[in-house]
Amino acid sequence: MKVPVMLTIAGSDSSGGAGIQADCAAARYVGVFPICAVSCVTSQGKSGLRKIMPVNEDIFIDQLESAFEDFKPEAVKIGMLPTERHIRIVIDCLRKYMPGNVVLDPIMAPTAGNTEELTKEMWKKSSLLKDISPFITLVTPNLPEAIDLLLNFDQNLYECQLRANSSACAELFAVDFGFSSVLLKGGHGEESKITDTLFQISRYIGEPKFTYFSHDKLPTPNTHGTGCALSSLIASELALGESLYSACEKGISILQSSLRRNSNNQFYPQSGLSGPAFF
Ligand code: PXL
Repeated sequence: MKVPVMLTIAGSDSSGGAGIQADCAAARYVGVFPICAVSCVTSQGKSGLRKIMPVNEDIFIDQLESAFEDFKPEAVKIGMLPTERHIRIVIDCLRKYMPGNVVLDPIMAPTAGNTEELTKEMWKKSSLLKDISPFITLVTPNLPEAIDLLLNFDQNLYECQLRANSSACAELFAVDFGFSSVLLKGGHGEESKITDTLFQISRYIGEPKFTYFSHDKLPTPNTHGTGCALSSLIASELALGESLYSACEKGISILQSSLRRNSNNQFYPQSGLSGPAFF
């Protein structure tokens, strides 16, 4: 039996719940074999991110080249990239190897600590999102991230309008930056129902299309790394041959069940850090 392979390009989370560690756990959970290119190493504790060290460019490039040349992954997930140079290296690799099924999680809104401001500012730089978008199958911002990036791109937009209309926000994100599909994640507000909006504009499906995935917001403290897990689950489902719609539906539902199962677990009770999504 051929086991599908997913490449995760992301940072290491020493607390174990997000980044590469979450990506590999999520892929294995659905029967996909994870390989990785580590972009940065972080140390994390009760206050969230403590330190971040970008991985040396030579070894970063070499991890990517060996992954694409020797293992030919069926899908790729892109998470935290610590510098503009690391983003450029990834774009060059995507252009060279043209992998299918690439999911980009543009990490910006820090769930803890403030060092992620590094990456937050990074994606705002000039044309990075526009340069990477042609190679991306699906981009998965949450609503605050999408609003932040859109306002930075177009000062004529109004924050309240974007906040009130997530369909418009998903469509603008696709059109302004050139993405063919956007999964705009809800759930960062106080509301008890979460709606994730999938907008697809690909020329293969004709008319632009909206799909909505609604689910309850679960009362769990253990949410560290949920964004990483979701983008990896979606990439893994694509590696297994699912359509984009079905990969999103399955990814969201698998994450929901695991958050529900995991809601009463205690991981690091001495710290204020929320526990991880656990697979
Ligand atoms: O969840 C965003 C994220 C991504 N990547 C790494 C992280 C985190 C959050 O802590 O540590 C490496």
